[in-house]
Amino acid sequence: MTRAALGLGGNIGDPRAAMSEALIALDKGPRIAVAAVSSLYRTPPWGRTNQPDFLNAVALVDTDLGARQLLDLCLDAERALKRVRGERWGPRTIDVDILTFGDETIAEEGLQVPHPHMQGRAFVMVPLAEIAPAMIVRGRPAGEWANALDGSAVDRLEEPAWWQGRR
Ligand code: PH2
Ligand code: MG
Ligand code: MG
Repeated sequence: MTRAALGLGGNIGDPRAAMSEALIALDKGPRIAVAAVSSLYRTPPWGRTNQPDFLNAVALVDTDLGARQLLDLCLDAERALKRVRGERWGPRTIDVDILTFGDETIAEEGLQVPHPHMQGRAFVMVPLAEIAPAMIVRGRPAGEWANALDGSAVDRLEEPAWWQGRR
């Protein structure tokens, strides 16, 4: 069994619903169980700034799948939600990224784990630190990475409705 962290985000349509539906879809299968979900956060767009704010969250999942199989299911979930892929770092309905996969380091086409830039992005590290502050990311606990970043523009909203009560 491997514990993985997934980063979820979106900034067009109803990202709140899309993120919940993606996690519900992943949780339904017999080989992935959602173990924790962070609050939702409203975050300023990173990379390309002239687009709407994002909603972001992080989930922990336990799985007996390999990282590549998990990635394929994440991409299936995106497709099921009719993700429209535009330009790099541009607006999207739903994005589900593997952030960490146990303590594995993977450098393959389309699958870089830990996510190459996660430790520098408050929209990833603040929600991750909420649910897994002790998770080691590139040699340092997630909570320390989060504290070292400027999280002032990352606004904590509510817990996702479907997850409330399951913590
Ligand atoms: N995702 C991107 C590009 N920029 N900015 C925020 N705030 N949140 C994201 O999830 C995000 C982004 C590409 O995946
Ligand atoms: Mg992404
Ligand atoms: Mg992605």
